[in-house]
Amino acid sequence: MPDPTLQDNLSRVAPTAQYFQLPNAELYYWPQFLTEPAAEALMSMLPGLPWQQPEIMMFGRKIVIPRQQLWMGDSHCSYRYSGVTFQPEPWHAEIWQLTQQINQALQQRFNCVLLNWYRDGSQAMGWHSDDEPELGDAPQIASLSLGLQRRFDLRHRQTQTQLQLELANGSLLLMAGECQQYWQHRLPKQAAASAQRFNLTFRYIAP
Ligand SMILES: [Mn+2]
Repeated sequence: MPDPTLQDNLSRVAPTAQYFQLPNAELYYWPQFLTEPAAEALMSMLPGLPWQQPEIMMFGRKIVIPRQQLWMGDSHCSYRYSGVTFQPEPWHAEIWQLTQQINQALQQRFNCVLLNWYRDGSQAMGWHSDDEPELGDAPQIASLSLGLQRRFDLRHRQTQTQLQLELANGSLLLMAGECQQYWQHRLPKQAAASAQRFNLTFRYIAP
């Protein structure tokens, strides 16, 4: 059953969304959440942020992640995953404004954002869920895509059912319901993809 509170909160922007009712998850997708000029402007400022390419623990070994990343948000929003704790970079004005815009449109209270920069199709993100305890139960996560359209896969943990989406430049995907508990997602490598993509995922961590 769709979450009526969420649908109510989204009422202003929900009519323009593509809605996917999955077993144990709800997805809302806005193909053009940002206009093309707004997406362009954002993409031209993003490279100036203090990006990092940290080492994380994977299967008991230290590896350098195959993308650049930046964790930004309110000062209490430290975030632990794959054996590393990340302290948030203080808000940059443009990212703060974007977060407020998304909060207003989606009636959310996102207070932190994970930014990822994929230089080309060789850079990717493996199967995972955003189910870290600091995100709470059934977290809602909004994912903004900029640049090259890339494929995004979801897989149900128990049934192995898969869903493939194409995330367009300027699009927004809201993952809701029990998506992070029951589904994993990934950004697969795409050998033919030669252009860059940015992805900003907005989250809420309680103070
Ligand atoms: Mn994720």
